[in-house]
Amino acid sequence: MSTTLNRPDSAMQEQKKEYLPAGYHSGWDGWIAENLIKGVPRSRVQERLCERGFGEAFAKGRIEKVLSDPLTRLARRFFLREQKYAELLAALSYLREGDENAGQLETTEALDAKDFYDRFVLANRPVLIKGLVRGWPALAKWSPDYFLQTLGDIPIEITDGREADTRYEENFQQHAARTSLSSFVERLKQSGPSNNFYLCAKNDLLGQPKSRVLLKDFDYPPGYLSEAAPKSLAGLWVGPAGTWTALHHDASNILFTQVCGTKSVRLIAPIFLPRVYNSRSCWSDVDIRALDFSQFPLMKGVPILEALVCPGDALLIPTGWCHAVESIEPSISLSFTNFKHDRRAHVWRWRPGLRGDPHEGSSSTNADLEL
Ligand SMILES: O=C(O)CCC(=O)C(=O)O
Repeated sequence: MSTTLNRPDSAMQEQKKEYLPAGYHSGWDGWIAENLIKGVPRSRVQERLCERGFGEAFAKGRIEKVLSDPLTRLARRFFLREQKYAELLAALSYLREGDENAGQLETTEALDAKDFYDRFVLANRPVLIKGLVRGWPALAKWSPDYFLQTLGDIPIEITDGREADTRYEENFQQHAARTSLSSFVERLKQSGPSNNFYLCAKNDLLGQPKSRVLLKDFDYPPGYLSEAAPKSLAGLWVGPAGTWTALHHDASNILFTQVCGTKSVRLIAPIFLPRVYNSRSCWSDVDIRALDFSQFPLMKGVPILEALVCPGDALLIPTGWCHAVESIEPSISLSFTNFKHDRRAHVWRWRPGLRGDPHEGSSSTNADLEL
C-alpha cells in the first residue's frame, strides 16, 4: 500500500496551497492575532484590512482563521487577565505614590517577634532591625580566612565572569564555576571592588557536611523563624565590595542579615511591579543606580526605599518586594526564608506546572471569550 493512500484526508488538505491575495504575507496573520488578543473589535481589524486593499470576504475569512487558532484564544484569555491585574496594580501604585511616607523605611532598634509578624510580615512592610543578630558568634569569627581554616580547602561553587555579561543574573547557570575555597579566599584578598565573582546563596556551601561547624555560629532570632527548618538551608553570600544583585523580586519573605561588611539594599513595593519593567522572569530591566526616565518613564515617581545593612542588622524583605543589593564593603550575609506562618501566606509561584488533561470535546481555550 502506498504511503499516499495511508495519509488521512486532513493531512492531504493541509498540503493544498492556500490562496493568498497579492501583498498578504504571514506578518498580517500576526498583526490580526495581536489586535484581537489586545481586544481591538474584529470590525476594526476587518476595516483596516479592507483599507489595505484586501477584499471583504477574504478579510473576514482570515480573521475567522486566526481566531479559530487555539493559541490566539488562549493568548487573549491570558492577556485580559494580566491586563486586569496590571491595571489594578498601576492604579494602586499611583495612589501609593501620593503617600508621603511611601519612601520611608521603618528602622528600629528592638522588635519582638509578635510585633515583627503583626506590624511588618503580615502587613507586607519592610523593616530594618538594627543589631537583631549582633550576638551571633559568627560576627566575631567569620571571615574568608576563617572559612578556610575551619573547612579546609574544599571545592566550592561561585559565580564568575559576570562583568562580561549584562544578563549574568538570568544566565546564572553559565556563570556557575567550580573552584577551591583557597583560590576564592586568595582572590577576595587580592580583589578591589568587583562584581565579577561572587559566592551566591545557591552555592550550598552550608549544606556540605564539613560546614556543620559553621551552623553553630548563628541562631534564628527567637520567634522570628521556624526552628523546624535546618540552618543549613540559610543562604550564604560572600563577595568583595562592588557586587551587585540587580533589581528583582523573590517569591517568599526574606530575612536578610549581615555578618561582615555593609550592604545597601534598595526596595520597591510590589504594587509598583507594572512600572519596574519586569520583562524577564523575576528581573527588572531598570538599573536602579542610574535611573534613566527617558528609557523607563513609568519609573518616574516610584518610591525607592534604601537600607544600609551593617553587621548585626536584619532586614525584612517582604514577599514580592523588588530589591537590588550592592556590597559597599567586602561582605558576608545570611538570608532566611523559613518564616513561621503558613507558606501560602508568603510563598507564591509565577511559573505554573503542566495543567490537567483536557476533557473530551473541549478545547483548552473554550472559556468565556468575548471576541
Ligand atoms: O546580597 C545579595 O547580593 C543579594 C541578596 C538577595 O537578593 C536576596 O537574598 O534575595
